[in-house]
Amino acid sequence: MSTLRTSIRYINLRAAAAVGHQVRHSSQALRARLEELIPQKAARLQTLKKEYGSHPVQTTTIAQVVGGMRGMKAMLWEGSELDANEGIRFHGLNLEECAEKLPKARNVDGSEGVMLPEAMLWLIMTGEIPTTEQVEGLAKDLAAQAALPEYTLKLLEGGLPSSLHPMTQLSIAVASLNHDSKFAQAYEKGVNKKELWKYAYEDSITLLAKLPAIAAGVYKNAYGKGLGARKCAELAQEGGDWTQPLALALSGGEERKGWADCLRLYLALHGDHEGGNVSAHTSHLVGSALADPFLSYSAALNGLAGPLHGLAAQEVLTFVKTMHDALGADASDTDIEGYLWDVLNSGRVIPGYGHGVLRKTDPRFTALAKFGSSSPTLSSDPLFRLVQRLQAIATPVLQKHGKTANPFPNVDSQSGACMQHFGLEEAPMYTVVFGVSRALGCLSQGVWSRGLGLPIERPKSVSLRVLEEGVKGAGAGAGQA
Ligand code: AMX
Repeated sequence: MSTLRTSIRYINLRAAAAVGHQVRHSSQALRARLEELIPQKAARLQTLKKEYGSHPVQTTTIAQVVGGMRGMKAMLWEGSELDANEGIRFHGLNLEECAEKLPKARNVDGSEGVMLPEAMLWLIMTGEIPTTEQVEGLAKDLAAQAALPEYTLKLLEGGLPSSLHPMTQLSIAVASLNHDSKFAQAYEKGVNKKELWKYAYEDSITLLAKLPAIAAGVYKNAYGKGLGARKCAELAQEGGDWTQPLALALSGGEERKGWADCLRLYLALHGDHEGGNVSAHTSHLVGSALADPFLSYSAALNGLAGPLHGLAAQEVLTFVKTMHDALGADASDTDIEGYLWDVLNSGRVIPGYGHGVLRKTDPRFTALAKFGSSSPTLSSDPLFRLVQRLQAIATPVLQKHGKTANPFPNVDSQSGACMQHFGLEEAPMYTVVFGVSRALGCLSQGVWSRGLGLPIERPKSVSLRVLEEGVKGAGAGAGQA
């Protein structure tokens, strides 16, 4: 692999420390912007609630009650919206617009890299495109807090068994940070409820800052590979963007051309996917009980670890590799089709296909495929090529199968093939990287939920008997009319 160094144009943190108060000023810009935006939106919410609180949004059907609440509009979140056909939009911007407008990494050879995930965080939190200076300030703030406390390091340096699934390790390490939660301390001191969002913000920035080192620590603890948590945090404190230290820590310090950009793109793309997906909804639910951001996000990670949600990327790579090994490099389309039917006929799903909301190819899949196709090495990787090829075969098979509402590929179809190409071959780590990314949206949602004073979630469950009686009533009523 080439060793062309990718880095960004941020000033070195140590040099910046010489102008201490300026650094503090710039890094607090996001919080300051939220301080302006939150009261405005809270006032709009109050008016809406007061004047139209009893206005119906939609009728809930029995199919929704017994069908995983599909399409039920029951949460408030503005960071991103998912359209079944267009895919994700972040405050109205689709992925192509985000890629064009958000500040980007810059390679040392002068070429422009991809959008920065910390710029995506700014967009999700504020609905605004940050300037390069604002993103630099935010990245410095994150870097300054990258180091992990000793109690978390102990977990990731032999405290947890290496055989424990990396997602369980990630979740435990994140939960452990609750030890020093500013939010929990503020609540205990009786801080005014209206001020709680500021502490949620502080904890959220702390967690985002530490997530790359935690992921690097999980990798080292689980596989004995990479630079580990301490070194990852040290690299962050030397300056640079949020992703670069993680890219280096996962590659064992080797600077692999295209890897940092691949990771940046992945982290930006997976940052948020509306409020109702399992991880986002879980962190929202747990946070609504005023559990601090560390506990809320740790809970979200346990949901992300499910095979129908975040674990799918791990499953896809295993699936594609097994298929590649079983059929050989020269497999024909008919061989692949037969393999897919065997999977379906044995009652299993084709991982990386289908979605709870989307009804077209996931634009995040397309963005990663475009990135891969423009990379001379990735585009010729056998597994990457197989994933590309699979699209044309799996979609008609699933259509013929006739069950799947969305027979098109989702993002998990693509991501593992990209990451293995750059040397991250341990598939369980893909969900960990997903977990680093999804924090952007989940934590932003938590800050806003506290800022808007949203209450504890408490939907109503109903028994089968109640549903059956309701139907009888409707039938009898209709008959009498
Ligand atoms: N292969 C085979 N069958 C599938 C399928 C697939 N990829 N996707 C859905 N189906 C089946 C379902 O199992 C269901 O069968 P059933 O009626 O016998 O229970 C039927 O099609 C209808 O399901 P659906 O309405 O299309 O999907 P859903 O909203 O219930 O579930 C999802 C969505 C993603 C869980 C499902 O498509 C799936 O299991 N996909 C494979 C796993 C995957 O790629 N997950 C990643 C999702 C993205 C993410 O969160 N990271």
